[in-house]
Amino acid sequence: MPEKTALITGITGQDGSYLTELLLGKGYAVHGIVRRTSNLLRSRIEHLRRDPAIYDKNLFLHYGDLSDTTTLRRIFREIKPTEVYHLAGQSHVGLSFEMPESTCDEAGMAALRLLEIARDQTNPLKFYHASTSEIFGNALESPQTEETSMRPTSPYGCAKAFATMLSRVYRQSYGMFVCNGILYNHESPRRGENFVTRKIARAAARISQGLDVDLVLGNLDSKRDWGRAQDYVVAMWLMLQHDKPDDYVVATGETHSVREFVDAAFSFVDLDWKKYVKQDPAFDRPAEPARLAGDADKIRKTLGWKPSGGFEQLVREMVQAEVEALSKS
Ligand code: NAP
Ligand code: F7E
Repeated sequence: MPEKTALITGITGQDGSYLTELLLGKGYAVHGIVRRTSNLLRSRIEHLRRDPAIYDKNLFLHYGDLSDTTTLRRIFREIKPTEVYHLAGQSHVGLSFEMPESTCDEAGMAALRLLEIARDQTNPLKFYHASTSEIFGNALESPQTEETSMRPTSPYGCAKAFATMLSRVYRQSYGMFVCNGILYNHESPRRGENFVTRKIARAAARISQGLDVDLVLGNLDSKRDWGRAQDYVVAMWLMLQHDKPDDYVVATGETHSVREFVDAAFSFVDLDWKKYVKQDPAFDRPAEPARLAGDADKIRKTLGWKPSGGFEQLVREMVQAEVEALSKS
């Protein structure tokens, strides 16, 4: 039996899928919580679920929902996790303005439920909370550090700020091993299709093959600190291997605009983006964070983490993956 047992909420998401691969590679038993869905295909972890050497040997899936406390508690009791990675929840900032109540329940209250369950466990466990740069919102300083004050600008950011503060309170009040990973945007070919980077990469590939004629976006001037998701799950794991729990900013420190992402993606398929990209204010948000750029000095010095590759490489990887997927289909 593996010595380390991880429980991942949000295992079917972008980060959950990469983290699962990382932990399986390190010899963990990995348990994931999945929701009941009308379509059983869980595309990001399907390759693992179909592998008889992995599924039901080192990888186990449990039905559950963040709102269903009794089931979550039962899963903890049955598997006795040594590490919990809490990644699940509605993660789209724009949509959090349209469905604030469920977003706040999933991004905020669910962390409280899980921390309470973790507090009741008799076996020692380490807890990772997926915090975000969105807690800084209209930050008063740039770049932001672990000490920057929280000034969120969306329901999502507010809920994550609540859960981040709560995680600190549980660490300080009960001596629990709880870490906040304050992660800036991280992307990959597995990114959800309605996040801007994947939307752009997909459109560039499809337009280059004559499958689409245009790409409709919102604010092209928005800037983000974009890294690679594969690197960021390593940061999550490193936090739980350290001898003391803490909070860490995880970022590249470099910012680029949506326009720059578009330009790089379309250049990769030899297209002039200006001929294809349209703007529709329907994609604008009621408020946008200003100047989000992370200072990852602490995690670099304390845990030896650093991002691999740069902006150009990320864009290339994402567009390349879309082109390859089209050629296979
Ligand atoms: P994602 O791709 O949107 O995945 C979200 C996961 O949560 C999916 O597995 C989803 O399941 C699950 N989920 C949603 N609501 C649930 C519920 N009520 N009960 C159980 N599971 C539920 O997100 P991600 O990009 O991997 O991000 C992981 C976490 O990090 C999220 O909490 C996100 O807010 C946070 N974060 C992300 C970034 C980023 O740039 N990616 C940056 C900072 C923080 P289904 O597959 O069934 O939908
Ligand atoms: O938007 C602009 C949009 O939705 C990035 C989540 O993982 O990272 C992510 O949140 C920017 C914004 O990511 C479109 O207005 C323009 O300024 O890809 P996004 P996000 O909002 O930064 C943080 C750190 C998280 O924690 C979240 O979970 O791009 N933008 N046009 C657009 N955005 C979208 N989605 N679609 C557009 O058409």
